[in-house]
Amino acid sequence: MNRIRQQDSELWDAIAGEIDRQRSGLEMIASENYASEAVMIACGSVMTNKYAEGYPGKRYYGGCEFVDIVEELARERAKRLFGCEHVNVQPHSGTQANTAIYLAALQPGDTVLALDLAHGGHTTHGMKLNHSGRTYHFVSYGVRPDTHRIDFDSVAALAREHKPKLIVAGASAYPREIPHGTFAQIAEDCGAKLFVDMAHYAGLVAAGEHDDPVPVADYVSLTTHKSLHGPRGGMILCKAGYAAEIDRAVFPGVQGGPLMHIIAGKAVCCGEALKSEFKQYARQVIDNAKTLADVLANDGVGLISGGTDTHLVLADVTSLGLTGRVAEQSLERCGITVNKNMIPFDRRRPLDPSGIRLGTFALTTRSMKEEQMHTIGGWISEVLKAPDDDALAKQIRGEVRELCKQFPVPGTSCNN
Ligand code: DSN
Repeated sequence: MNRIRQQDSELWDAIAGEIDRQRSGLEMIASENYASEAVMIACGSVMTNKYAEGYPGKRYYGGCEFVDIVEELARERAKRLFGCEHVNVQPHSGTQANTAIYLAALQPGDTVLALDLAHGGHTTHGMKLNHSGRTYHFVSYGVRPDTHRIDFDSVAALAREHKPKLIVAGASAYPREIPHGTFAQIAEDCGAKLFVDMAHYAGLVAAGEHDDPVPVADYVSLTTHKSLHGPRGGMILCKAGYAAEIDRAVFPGVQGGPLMHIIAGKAVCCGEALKSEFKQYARQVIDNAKTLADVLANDGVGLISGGTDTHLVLADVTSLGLTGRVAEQSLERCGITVNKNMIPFDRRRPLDPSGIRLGTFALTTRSMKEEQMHTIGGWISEVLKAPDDDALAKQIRGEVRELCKQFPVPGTSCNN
């Protein structure tokens, strides 16, 4: 019997509830995914017991011979996966990775150009309450009002005007492929370095399904729990010439001891992503998102940029007379989990914005394909058109449960 259940039933009840929620519902938060059983086991392993401040071969603690092997495996696999010169696998999260890159590349008060949060950026791209926005001088670029694509004329003009030291590309709510070469040219023209935050689409890049920032960017960050269906955590990729400053910025710059159990999980997920099946997975993620977008658009749901090139769909639910909060809640009671999200030029506020963000990483990990996207897209538009219809919500909740039974969630059996 499970030790947690025996020893701590209060905690176990919450874990069991979460297992049931994940198994019986449709996870469509664009930044979430399911880690494999091997990743879960690595993350629950004895590696959690070890302090290992420093890097392989240069630690501040004894007894590091096996954690050194783990970290070298994670590094070597990540380097092969992304074809990069140097990787730091220690960042505890995407935010930690980004903070370390800023520490390595900037001085307080330096100017940085990054995507506006409401246009798809991230809190670490200069939001006023975030460490980034409080420490550096961020100037925001945005998307065009007609196409919702990045306005490169404006990016170039802002770069000429503000002469940033760093340009940030990458996004957390932008449905279209990002042409990193265009950013690299603008950065070169104004003498800036280029940092690409590919937290959302790293796995698509690894699989060759998204434009690759590694050849053109000075620094690249990613998270391992989204497209790579690995453990919750971050990584930094960079050219060899930046290796020492990036490593110093991660430790001792912004972190102490690395989470060796999570680094073990990162080694596992990079190993999984190097297999040929991962390419098919990434292709299916995009095919599923495109199908979902088509179904929603055909049903009259307004989509930012009219569709998607990636795993992510951003819908403007005010087109149906709803707000993002109401849409999120209406879908949640049917077992469909999404998040409310700001949309470009939003007139509403972050806690009740105009949009919802949907993604296909988790459903695709469950082996769902276009057929299921047709069904699910149909359910979503039905619910959004009748958010107060209790009978409809009950009926769709039942149908969601039935569908979920056919598509097991990987990894959850090791928690039983
Ligand atoms: N919170 C993540 C997301 O949902 O996109 C990014 O850090």
